[in-house]
Amino acid sequence: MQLDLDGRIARIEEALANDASPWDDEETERARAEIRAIENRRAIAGGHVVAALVGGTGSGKSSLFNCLTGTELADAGALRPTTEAATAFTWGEPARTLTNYLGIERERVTSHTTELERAHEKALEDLVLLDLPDHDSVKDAHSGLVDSLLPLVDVLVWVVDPQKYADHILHSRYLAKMRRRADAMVIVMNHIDRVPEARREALLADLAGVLELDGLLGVPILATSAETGEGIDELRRLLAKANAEPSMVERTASAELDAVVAKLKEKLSDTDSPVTPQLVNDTASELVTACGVDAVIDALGHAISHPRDASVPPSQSPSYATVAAVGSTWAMRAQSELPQVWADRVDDAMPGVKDLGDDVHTAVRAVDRPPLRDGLTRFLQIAWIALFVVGVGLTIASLANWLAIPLAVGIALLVAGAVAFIAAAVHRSARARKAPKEYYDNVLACVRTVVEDKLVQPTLDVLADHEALRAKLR
Ligand SMILES: Nc1nc2c(ncn2[C@@H]2O[C@H](COP(=O)(O)OP(=O)(O)OP(=O)(O)O)[C@@H](O)[C@H]2O)c(=O)[nH]1
Ligand SMILES: [Mg+2]
Repeated sequence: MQLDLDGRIARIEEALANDASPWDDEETERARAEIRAIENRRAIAGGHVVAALVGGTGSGKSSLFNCLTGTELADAGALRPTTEAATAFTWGEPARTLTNYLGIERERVTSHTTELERAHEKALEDLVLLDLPDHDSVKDAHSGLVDSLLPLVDVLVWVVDPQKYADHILHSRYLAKMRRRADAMVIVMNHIDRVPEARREALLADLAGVLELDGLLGVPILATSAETGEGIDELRRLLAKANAEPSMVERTASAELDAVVAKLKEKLSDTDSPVTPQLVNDTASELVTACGVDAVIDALGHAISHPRDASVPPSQSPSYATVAAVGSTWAMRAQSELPQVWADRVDDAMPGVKDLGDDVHTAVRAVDRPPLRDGLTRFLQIAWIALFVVGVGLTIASLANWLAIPLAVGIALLVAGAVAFIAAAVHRSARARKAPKEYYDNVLACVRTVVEDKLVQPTLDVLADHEALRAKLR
């Protein structure tokens, strides 16, 4: 099993090559060099999970190797030490790069490339199993092998025999280095067929105690016999389980990539876009205020309810200082969590103060003001005057008996005139509240368009570049 490291590496490289890259040449080069080193290490292991049989001479490493692989490849025998050079076996294609790197002789590298038919073989596909000489021989003859092997190994199968396990475990150079990787280790008590059934439990408990003294807690212990096959299936299952996980090399590479990304992310922000509708609205309304629209609104309200003494001031061109302040508040909020390089880009994308001020004022002036009197106001005004005049005339004519019209007609017209008068006043005051607000909303909408055009869009363009890089490094 592999982590998607190729995909991750490709995305990081795309980010480094991106036109909007915030990293300087030195940072880019360093990241690329680190990625190259990671790739080289990965190429050695080639995605293989690696298991190695280690332990003292005669413990049965080679015999277990032959049992597990179903071959007679490893030299097993009664003469001590038997195995003088490491042997490798792969279920599937041979892992040449890996075995070359470990210095394993070509003729000692074998694989099983025919169809892996049996279920347990399929589960071991691509696993590399190594049979090593006993640890003292390794130390003398190939001292580099252990050091090269340990960072690559996923499962260290430590083979002990019932006689000498304490010595072998306690004085091992492997164990000192592997202590922090107890999860990658399994202890195999081989030759279990030689131990009477009744003694086995005590023997394994004693082994567990020795391991505990050595600080190896929670390491699985298996009892096996290469002679009778006891425990071999369980050992195979354990190897298959490790084979189903990403290899140590892949996990290490993944952690190393995390470190490369973490360094690159110092020039990216973790927080989401600070440009919110609220910020856009606040900025637009500050600019509207800067154009003196508040005074226009107040005057409009008064003029609509008192059209006779109406005087509504014009909007003003906003002052340079105010527009500059609004612009820099915008930039400051938009940049709040951004690293400097991005904050500078937002600054560069901002319009000139005069440019922004002129556009805002043009937008304000383009909005039509509401008329002081609308159609209904005029109609009601004419209606109440006409009804009053005619009503007064008819009432007088009726009282003076100039016309044969009932008095009630004149009075009804006077009442209708009064109703029209009151309706005109109510309508005026309702308009005095509503029309300036509508005007303000229209002005605000037009200024918001300018803000979106001049401030929001350029900022979002910068943030989109930032987000694109962030997505690649996720
Ligand atoms: N009875 C019994 N004999 C075993 C068992 N495993 C290995 N042997 C025998 O023990 C002897 C040593 O086995 P090897 O497999 O060569 O041991 P090794 O750990 O590879 O030894 P070196 O290569 O010297 O490090 C051989 O004669 C094996 O047949 C076992 O589980 N039970
Ligand atoms: Mg051997």
